[in-house]
Amino acid sequence: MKIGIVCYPTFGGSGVVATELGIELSKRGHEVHFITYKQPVRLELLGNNVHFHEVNVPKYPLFHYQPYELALSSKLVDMVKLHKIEVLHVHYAIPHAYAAYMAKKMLLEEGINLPIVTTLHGTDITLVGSHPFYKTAVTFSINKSDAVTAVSESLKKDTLRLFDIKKDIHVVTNFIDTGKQKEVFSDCQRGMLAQDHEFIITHISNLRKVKRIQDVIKIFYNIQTQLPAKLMLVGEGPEKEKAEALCEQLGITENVVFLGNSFEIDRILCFSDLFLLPSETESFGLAALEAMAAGVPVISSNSGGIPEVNAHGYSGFLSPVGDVDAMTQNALSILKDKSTLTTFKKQAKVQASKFDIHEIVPQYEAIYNETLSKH
Ligand code: GMT
Repeated sequence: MKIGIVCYPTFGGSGVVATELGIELSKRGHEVHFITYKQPVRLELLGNNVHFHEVNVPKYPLFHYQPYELALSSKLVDMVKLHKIEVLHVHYAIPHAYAAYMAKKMLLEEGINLPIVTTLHGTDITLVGSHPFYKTAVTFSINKSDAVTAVSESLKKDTLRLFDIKKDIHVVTNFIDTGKQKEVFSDCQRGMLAQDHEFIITHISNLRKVKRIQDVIKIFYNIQTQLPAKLMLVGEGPEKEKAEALCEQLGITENVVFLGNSFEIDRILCFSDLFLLPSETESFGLAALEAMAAGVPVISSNSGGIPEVNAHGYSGFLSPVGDVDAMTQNALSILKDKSTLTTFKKQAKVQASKFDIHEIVPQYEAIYNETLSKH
């Protein structure tokens, strides 16, 4: 198949999922075309089957807002015609599903019927999409997609609750290449960040309010009063300054490393002992899955789709949002005993294997085939 993929090419989960999906589809013999404003961060290899087409939005001083949807839909039409793309898979409803619908309409005028698959990722529904300013257009473009998928049962429920959706929503969960970690590292070089007796606690996100970074720091503060530990905070975002200030206030700056955005997530996870994800909400929690696949147990909140990913008492523990004390106790119960930590590490990997890329990507292929057969 010739498949077009539209996504946010950044460090966010939706872009990562879209990129990993495209790479895997190309390995399975499909021709994949990424159409976006920048080369996706995890797209390192552009081979015969993977192409990247940049959407350019010239800056024009007359416009207060540069019209990205317009440029994207024009580019989509041009690329579909040039490369004979058969199906378009858009990740994140805003504004991708909307631009895809416009492209579909323009192509229809030329006798080309392009099926659109829209994948909902979470913030496009729960945090942004349901805002009254966007809701009408988001509802419209979801309903006009040929197939709609959501990354968890929880997100499907939220979508049906918040929008008037007439379409079937397929749940296709996020996934992970569980073989990758084995291939990449045999030696984690843990000594670069911590001494042998120190535990390494990790959090990876775009440091937005919804991630509750203050809770991450408070949980770590409590842990390090009982056990020697270091905190790795990976990512950039609007809450970073507040997080730095809190570390200073608690007197733990020497034990907290702000690593910024990283291309070495696998390496960081390789030497981590525990992953913290106390988010206000998460449609899925891809970062937790990546941690588990690397054998890192997860201490998380129980909101949104997280309980579908992190198995309580097996791959880690879940607690109500904001319950820092319970999260601390859960973390200590894993770290305090070496054999418990070893067991949880093993179990985290087993739990992650339920989301193996080779199980999930065929589900998308089946959806593409189904939409094509109806055209
Ligand atoms: O929440 C983020 O940090 C980014 C956001 C995105 O759109 O990339 O993540 C959403 O999509 C991810 C991939 O499907 C999910 O794993 C995240 O849980 C989801 N974030 C939220 O629902 C808050």
